[in-house]
Amino acid sequence: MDEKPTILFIALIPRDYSPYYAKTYGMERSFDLMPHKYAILTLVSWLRENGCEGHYVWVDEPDEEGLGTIDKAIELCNPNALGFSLTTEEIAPHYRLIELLKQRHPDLPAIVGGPHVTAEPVRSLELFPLVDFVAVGEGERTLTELLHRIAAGHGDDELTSNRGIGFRDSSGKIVITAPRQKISDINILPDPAYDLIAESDEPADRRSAFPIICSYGCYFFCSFCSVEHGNYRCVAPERVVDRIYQAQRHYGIEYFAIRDSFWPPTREWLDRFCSEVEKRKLKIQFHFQTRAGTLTDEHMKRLKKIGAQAIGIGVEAGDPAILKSIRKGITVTMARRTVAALNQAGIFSITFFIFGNKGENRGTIQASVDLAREMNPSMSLFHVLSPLPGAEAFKSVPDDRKDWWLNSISMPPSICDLSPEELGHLASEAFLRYPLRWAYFRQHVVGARLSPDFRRIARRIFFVHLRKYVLGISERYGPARILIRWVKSILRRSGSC
Ligand code: B12
Ligand code: SF4
Repeated sequence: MDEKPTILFIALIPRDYSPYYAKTYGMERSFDLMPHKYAILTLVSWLRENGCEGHYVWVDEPDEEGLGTIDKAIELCNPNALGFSLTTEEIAPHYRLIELLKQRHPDLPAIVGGPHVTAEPVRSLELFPLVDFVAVGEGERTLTELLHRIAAGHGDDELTSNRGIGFRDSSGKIVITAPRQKISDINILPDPAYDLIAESDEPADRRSAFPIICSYGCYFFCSFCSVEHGNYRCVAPERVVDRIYQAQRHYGIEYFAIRDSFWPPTREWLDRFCSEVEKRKLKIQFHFQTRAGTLTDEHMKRLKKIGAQAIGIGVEAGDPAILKSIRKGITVTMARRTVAALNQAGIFSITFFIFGNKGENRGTIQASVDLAREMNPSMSLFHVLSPLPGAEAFKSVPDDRKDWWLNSISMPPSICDLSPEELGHLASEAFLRYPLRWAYFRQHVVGARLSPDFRRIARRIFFVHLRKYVLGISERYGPARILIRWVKSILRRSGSC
């Protein structure tokens, strides 16, 4: 039996997970590793280096089968605590799991960390009485110390000196301890415990998108975002390339999903990264999200050469005043130049827009739609703002609606003059109609710049949206529906459909 203070991380992960776009547009990539939390991998590797032990089990449902799997893992590793790494969206379903686990293992404390409880530690302990501890901010040192204290049976006084946590003391009062100082150089962190999610002795799914994170925090202050602002740190590029190399060697991975909020950290960092990949002659493919204005045309070409497949850019708004008010730190011109350079380099480009920031109206939303069409990326996504805890936008949510996310994050409250329904309708219309243009067809579907694989995806996007659009019209106009059915039946009879 393991004598070291031990935590068992638990997560609810849908079986055969595949994101909407992968299913809809027939992407051959496997996204099975995508829902796993990088936080768990990095926390466990730190614990292992610091006298503790960490294990991880995930199930798709908190049903008897799922609970049985967790019981078995508990029996095997005999943990001192159960750990959960949660975003706002995940907290309600995971709390139902915690309730069930507490019935079976009442003595095991539940520790929850991640962006939600970091933003709302007190409210989280109020709303979720079966959560014993919340971790506020970075967890490496906080969790190591806490696990040692739990294993040693420390009481209120000792727990109060554990920085970076929230808990209920023996009288039931909520205590939030002093903040934990950030790790100033994240190069001291050991490589993530990838062995928790990938098996080196089994043939790996070569199509898996393998998660890589190169940075903590962010030095920008966008009002809609709940990331940790103003505390940006990154891992040295050579170290990141080494992780990629190790993942290839141990798990046979060829595709990497760089999941930083934005990447690369700087142009100089990127130069070093590219040189290292070139020096080691690595054959990789990867995608990432960048900020408009970071990459030069030369960088795009170099990135394409070393394997960049798709690059996303958060443009967020087409109206310069909105862009300024959300403090995105980019201009419409920067976005235009970046997308033009990506299209020129033949990299699959994706832009992201948010509808419903403060001050938005139909006119500003139309400006976003127009900008997306004018820039003409390979794909454009339009989301409705979710004012989540931790973001400045959350302050604009009325007090009596602050817990709106408890029910579902699919219908967030609006903080502009348009209703949630209007915003939802405008976003889905913009998304549906985006590729249905001659300029899109010419550039991405039949143009020669994208690789054949990505041209196939663009073709799929075009035809899937066209089909949905026509079916939408047919639903609105009965005669058209009859006409479509008639054409379909003829095609079916002639064997071509
Ligand atoms: C990669 C990523 C994704 C990926 C992968 C998600 C995943 N499974 O990890 C994808 C693309 C799938 C994704 C999806 C979404 N994401 Co996301 N995502 C991120 C991103 C960019 C990086 C996360 C990460 O790995 N960070 C690095 C790790 C090390 O940091 P960390 O998670 O904060 O963990 C540290 C501490 O929080 C703490 N900690 C964490 N867990 C625990 C647990 C314990 C027990 C302890 C003690 C400590 C602890 O210690 C860790 C190490 O110091 C973050 C932004 C960011 N830079 O963090 C957004 C972020 C987490 N995502 C966010 C959102 C909103 C979403 C979506 C809802 C977006 C959408 N509209 O669909 C979905 C929901 C997904 C879900 N089911 O939760 C928000 C969450 C805000 C909130 N209040 O919860 C963030 C912060 C971004 C933002 N713009 O605001 N996301
Ligand atoms: S949206 Fe991106 S750039 Fe802006 S604060 Fe969030 S992570 Fe940073």
